[in-house]
Amino acid sequence: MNKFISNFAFAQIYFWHTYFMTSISELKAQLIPGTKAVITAHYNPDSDAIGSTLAFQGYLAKKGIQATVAVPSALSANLKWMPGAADILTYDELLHKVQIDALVEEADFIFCLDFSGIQRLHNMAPLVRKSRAKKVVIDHHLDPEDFGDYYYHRTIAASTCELIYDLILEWGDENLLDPSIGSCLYSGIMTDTGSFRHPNTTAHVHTVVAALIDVGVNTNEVHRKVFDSSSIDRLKFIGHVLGQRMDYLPEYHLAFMWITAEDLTKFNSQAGDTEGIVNYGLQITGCVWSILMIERPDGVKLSFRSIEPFAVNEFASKYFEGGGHKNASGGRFSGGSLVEAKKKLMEVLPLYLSEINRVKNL
Ligand SMILES: [Mn+2]
Repeated sequence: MNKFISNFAFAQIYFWHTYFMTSISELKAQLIPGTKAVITAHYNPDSDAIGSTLAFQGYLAKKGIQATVAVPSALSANLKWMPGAADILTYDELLHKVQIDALVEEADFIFCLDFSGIQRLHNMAPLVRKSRAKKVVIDHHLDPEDFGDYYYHRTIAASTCELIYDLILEWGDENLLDPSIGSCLYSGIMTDTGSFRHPNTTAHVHTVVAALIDVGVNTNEVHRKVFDSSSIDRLKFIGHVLGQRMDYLPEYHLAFMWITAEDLTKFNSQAGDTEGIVNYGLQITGCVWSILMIERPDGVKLSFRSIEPFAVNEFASKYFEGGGHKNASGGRFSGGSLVEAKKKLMEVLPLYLSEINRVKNL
């Protein structure tokens, strides 16, 4: 039986791999100088989203294709060092919106990086959906939706930046890698693997990083730019959350944190300032998962993290309109206030007790 399953799984992987390979190699021939391309990524773009889009833009430029990076919302301050970041257009700025509308209208290709569902483009989704341009999805999230013409998709990849590297190699363009492209790629690989500590850190990840160092990437410098670039407000904000907004529920092996709208105002919170806070919970001995709730103007947003083998994406999709990776997911609560979201969490936790204990006892 096991053998059958593994053969079946292998056949499936082989089929998808072959299918995507053909599809993506066909694409290469169409990317000729003068091609009009827009590169986009998900709402609230993180280091992998910005790193992969800018690296791909740099790569296309070397092939004679001037692509524009256009994302739904602003990038955080710690990503603005990346080469090309200053020219990124954001759809929630009125002046940029006009430009993006025109560029998407004219585009031959729209490259959709680091998201598998078109709704992750938020306000930009209708524009991309109706566009006549060919859509190319390059991504590592689960369950890709059927909105693209070409897919380069592997959930085994730890980051989209890793896939961009793989694609450049697959297309025989290794010689086009340089320290600028490499630094962008390294940034996304580093953050999506939690600085090489998450279970998605495969041998291949380290192989890619070794190659990027050989190209001339200064990994220490990239790490400092991304992680050691906080404002004092942000550090005090983290101190406030850890000190006043965190509970540990030992029976559920759960660290639970919440941030109110008032907290965000009081500490002058900027885009990206809440990034990574959820991870602190996992530093507690015995902690299996960590949840962060944030009160935003458009509802309560949730972040989930877990340690292997606890599939926190199942919990997120079952109870909080979310999903994502097995150990790193997001979600939301549209049924009311932060207080009500907390109440819902406390109601559903007992339903999950046996699963938590099962995982804990493995
Ligand atoms: Mn990613």
